[in-house]
Amino acid sequence: MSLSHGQKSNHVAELDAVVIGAGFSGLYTLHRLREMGYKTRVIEAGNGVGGTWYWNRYPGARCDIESIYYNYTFSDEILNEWTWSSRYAPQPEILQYANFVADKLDLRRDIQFNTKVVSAHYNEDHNRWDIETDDGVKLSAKHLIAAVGCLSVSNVPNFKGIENFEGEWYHTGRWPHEEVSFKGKRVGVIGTGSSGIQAIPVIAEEAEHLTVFQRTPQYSIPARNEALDPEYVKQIRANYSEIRKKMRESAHGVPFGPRERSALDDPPEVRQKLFEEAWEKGGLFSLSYNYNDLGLNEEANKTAADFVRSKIREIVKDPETADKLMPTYYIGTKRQIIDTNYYETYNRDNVSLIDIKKAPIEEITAKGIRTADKEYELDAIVFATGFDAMTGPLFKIDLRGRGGVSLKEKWAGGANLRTYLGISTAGFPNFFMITGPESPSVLSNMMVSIEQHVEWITDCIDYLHKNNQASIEANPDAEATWSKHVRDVAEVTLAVKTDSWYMGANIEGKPRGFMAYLGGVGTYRQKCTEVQEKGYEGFTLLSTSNTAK
Ligand code: FAD
Ligand code: N01
Repeated sequence: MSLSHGQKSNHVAELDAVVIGAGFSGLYTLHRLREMGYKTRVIEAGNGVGGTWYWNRYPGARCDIESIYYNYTFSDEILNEWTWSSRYAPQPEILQYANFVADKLDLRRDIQFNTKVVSAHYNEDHNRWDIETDDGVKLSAKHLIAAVGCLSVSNVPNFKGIENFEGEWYHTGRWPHEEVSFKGKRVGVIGTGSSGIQAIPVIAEEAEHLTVFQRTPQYSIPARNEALDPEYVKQIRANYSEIRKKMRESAHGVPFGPRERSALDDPPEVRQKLFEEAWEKGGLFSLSYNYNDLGLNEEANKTAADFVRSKIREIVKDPETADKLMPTYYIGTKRQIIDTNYYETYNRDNVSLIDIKKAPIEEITAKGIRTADKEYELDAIVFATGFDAMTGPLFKIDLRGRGGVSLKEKWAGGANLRTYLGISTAGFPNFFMITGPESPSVLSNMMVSIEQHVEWITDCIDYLHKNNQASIEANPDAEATWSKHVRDVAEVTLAVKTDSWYMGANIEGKPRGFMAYLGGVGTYRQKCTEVQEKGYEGFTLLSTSNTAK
């Protein structure tokens, strides 16, 4: 039985570990710690497991890493018992998978749903974390694990007048559980990131009229989603240990990588042929993995960008609309998007595209959206405006380490992001982040990065316990070296030249800086393993005998 919201008592539950979040990160952490014998509780704001896949129920939502790779790999039993329906499974199926795992491992009895962690303060007298939830429950834990997700705080821009809108409005990342019907309605979608681009073609099929408000045109590549052939699934299953190894050693957490060749080494006709094949094949890496320098060299980048621009012009019939859809940033420096019929949707009579860079949104009115040009009357507005990524969910919690210093203060709201390996940060003993800032996280197949972090963190906790260590804390110099390395790696790429959510540029007032580690999943794993093998090099461990007060 799970603990329900509102079970209050003055009693402070004493735990070995508290995990914040019951997405894929939190679920695996709970399983692993429990298997090791540690008393663990998960606190989850939602009313169910699944995190991202619990909250993002918008039309068209599905994964962009092929489903056969976007799942847990730690258990052969789970791998063999679950079969994905298609190349990119839809959100309800991924949510069903999260529930299947939670049931199989009997996880719910240690998860408290409908509850938010509001504060967590490190108690230096006891070397424990004092944690408080929004229903007033107090917990004390030796270890605090943030499994809060990188993309769990929805960004609803502060448009003037939103409270006056007489229709319904939704954010893709907080979609209602009840069915939303757009039949016969005039719908406006703000935002053309991955969420918008997945939702737009589906909403267009149902709505009477769809108006898309676009700030930045995007490069999108066909997903070419299809049902999975049972024979293919069989083959994958038979080879999964090899696949798992390749994913772990790869750049992005998938069992293949880029060709070791510059785009400028091939003559234009060869490049064109390869890009055409990639377009036909579809998928997240099909185009970019043709060459290894698209993210590094402006001229190389332009070859792929020009190719996608030519495809947009080929697909979109109205030249004026095609012009509006032309992306200009360096391809791949925002999260690559894959779609089903996105550009084709603009050939429909019931779809119009508004360039809000040219005529910005000035106000949400009672009747719709007013831009600098005109007012658009709408019955419903969909905000596909993304997330306050990576630091957002951490800063929502009043997290305080040694000396009562808050994480937000320490990181100067993100302007001075400092972590050691993206897992920990100096001044915050026994605090761990899963897929935290400055780790590969959002640049990878997140399941691979999640498993790696969960295994590293839980092994560390077990090591501390077995070696009578009261705490572990990152050393400021190790942290400074890691953070500098993360920035140095980013600086040589084109990624830092684009305004993206990786850079914090999507949130008004958020400091700019590349928040993830671009060095690759395999290299990163090696570094983490090395640190562990050298007795947690770069950390200070405090023995229990030195902590008696
Ligand atoms: P989440 O799934 O975000 O879970 C975090 C949980 O923590 C949430 O349920 C939240 O409610 C809870 N929480 C946060 N703060 C608190 C608090 N203070 N108190 C209590 N609970 C709290 N990645 C890929 O690799 N491949 C994909 O195809 C892919 N598709 C995606 C599609 C969408 C629409 C989105 C938004 C993201 C996608 N991602 C994808 C990234 C995705 O977030 C990760 O793959 C993965 O699901 C993250 O799992 P998580 O458990 O770390 O975080
Ligand atoms: O969010 P985004 P998302 N006024 O930030 C616009 C994962 N994901 O939810 O580009 C007007 O990418 C903003 O414009 P601009 C994936 O990692 C994966 O789509 O900032 N417009 C942009 O167009 C992804 O990258 C899948 O100029 C405003 C859009 O809103 C991440 O989640 C599916 C605005 C936001 O795009 C986030 O994707 C969904 C404003 N004030 C999500 N503010 C898969 O396919 C923002 N915008 C697996």
